[in-house]
Amino acid sequence: MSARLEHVRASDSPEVILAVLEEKGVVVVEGMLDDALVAAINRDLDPYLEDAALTAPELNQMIQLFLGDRTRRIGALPAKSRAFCDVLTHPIFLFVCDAILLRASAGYQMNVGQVIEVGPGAVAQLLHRDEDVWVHVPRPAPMFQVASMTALVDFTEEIGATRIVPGSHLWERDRVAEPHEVAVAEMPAGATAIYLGRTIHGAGANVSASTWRRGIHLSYLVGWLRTEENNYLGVPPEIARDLPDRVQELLGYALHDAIASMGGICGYVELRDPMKMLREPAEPAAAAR
Ligand SMILES: O=C(O)CCC(=O)C(=O)O
Ligand SMILES: [Fe+2]
Repeated sequence: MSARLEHVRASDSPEVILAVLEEKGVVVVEGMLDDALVAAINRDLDPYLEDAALTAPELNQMIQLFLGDRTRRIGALPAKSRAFCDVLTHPIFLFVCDAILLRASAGYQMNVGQVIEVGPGAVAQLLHRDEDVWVHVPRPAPMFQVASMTALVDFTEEIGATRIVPGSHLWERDRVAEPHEVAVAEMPAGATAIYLGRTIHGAGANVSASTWRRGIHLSYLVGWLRTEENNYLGVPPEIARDLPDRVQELLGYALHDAIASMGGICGYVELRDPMKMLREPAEPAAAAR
């Protein structure tokens, strides 16, 4: 593997970060999260990861193969970590999502908010494009997904740093990456590889004896497509009501514009706006019948 990824600093101008992302299909932003935020997220997630199963028993074998062996995934992160909510609403993410996703939609939402721990002995994940989840979207299509991997420990090739193919967002769909076109997202904890839904990538193999590779996989999706994670069940109203407004919106509680001038119509409940419903006092427990 000899391809390289372009690294920038979180303090660089967001326009520069966006320009690299659009040109290469991927950009590594160092210092995206400060040490205190990384530590807070790790503290919040430690107990969940200790209890996590290594496989997803209810999903079929093909999907399990894709998710990776010796790999733990925990989703619905806004319900599990307030610190994660600061990642979800990070100004750099919102800047690039505004720029890319609002070209094709009136709004966007969290698609997946997951921690992925690749364990010792895990083999490399199949290289893929995240947007291939939505096989029925006719191609060519506007860019409808922005994705990312944030290191919660230092990412090295040895422990399974994500492998990413710069430039592949512009390739014909059936082109397969040659080994020399694949780069390794080695990066310090707190750095984020932001990539497009169309960029080829996958988790690397973890050949270490005992080090887990812990990272956050967070992606955003235009408002008119079904999300991979079911955010209403993952972060139900009784939890969502205490989260910041922007987080509620990104979880899909905000109405989405079908027609820009209407100010939102998709996603109502009994013709009501779920964001307003979250602001009402919680229902008293139902009286015994
Ligand atoms: O864990 C990683 O490095 C990448 C995971 C990934 O690409 C995915 O699950 O879609
Ligand atoms: Fe992926």
